[in-house]
Amino acid sequence: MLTVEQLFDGLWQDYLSHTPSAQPIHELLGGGADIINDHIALRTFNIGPVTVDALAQHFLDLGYFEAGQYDFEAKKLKAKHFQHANSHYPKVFISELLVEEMPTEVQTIIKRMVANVNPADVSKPEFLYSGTHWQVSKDEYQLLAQRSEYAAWMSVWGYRANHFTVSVNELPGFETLEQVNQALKDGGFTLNASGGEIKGSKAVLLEQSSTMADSQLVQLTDAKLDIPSCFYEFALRHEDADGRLYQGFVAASADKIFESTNAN
Ligand code: OOG
Ligand code: NI
Repeated sequence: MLTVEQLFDGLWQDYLSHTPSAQPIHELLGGGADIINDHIALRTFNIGPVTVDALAQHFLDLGYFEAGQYDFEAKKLKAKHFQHANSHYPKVFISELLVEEMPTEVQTIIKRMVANVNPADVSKPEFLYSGTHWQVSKDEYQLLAQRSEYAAWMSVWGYRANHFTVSVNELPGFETLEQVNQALKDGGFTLNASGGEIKGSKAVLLEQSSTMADSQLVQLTDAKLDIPSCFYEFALRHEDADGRLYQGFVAASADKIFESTNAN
């Protein structure tokens, strides 16, 4: 069993290798100092052996508890978030595609992909940054992309953190998310503008922004394609009426954050 620190270090190293902009952004905002992460996110399918609950078990084993559920009807997704009594440990947002709500040809591809996962591997913590356990062709990738950007992303990137999230509350030198966004744009990074550069507001106790995912050349079974990989997110949390910093997510905002990995 890995410690929380070891697990997040494994996720971070894997994330860096697919997100060339992550280290430069880390340096731009943190000036080389440590940055506290608000959360990371993982994606999966709602079929065995890779359901949200199967992935979440690794975090439950480390003392995390379930603390929120979210529905994304249009995207055919559900999600849960997990947090730890040690508030310095990042929260974990895990979503799953509702496979039975996809067109039959999409279901066929996904079921073949998941059938290739060795169930015994899922219970190893390293599974969480093991990438794909299958390969798809260019036609399959494009078919998935037409029906679900999320399914297409999963077919190429699989099990890994699709983003890390800077806790702006704990980021020295920045008071507002606008200031963070301006520094990113001045540094030449592209923000996700879906629903506006800032998703959420002080009124819903959470403001979020994100970069558009980096792009990497990926070898599919029969072609090489440039495909969006992973992105960086920035979160500023606000206090509720009782003076407690809100720890949940906001579905309407999350719906737009998912689009950070869309091909454009
Ligand atoms: C997760 C999108 C939602 C948030 O902070 O609301 C999210 C994803 O892209 O997998 O990260
Ligand atoms: Ni996020």
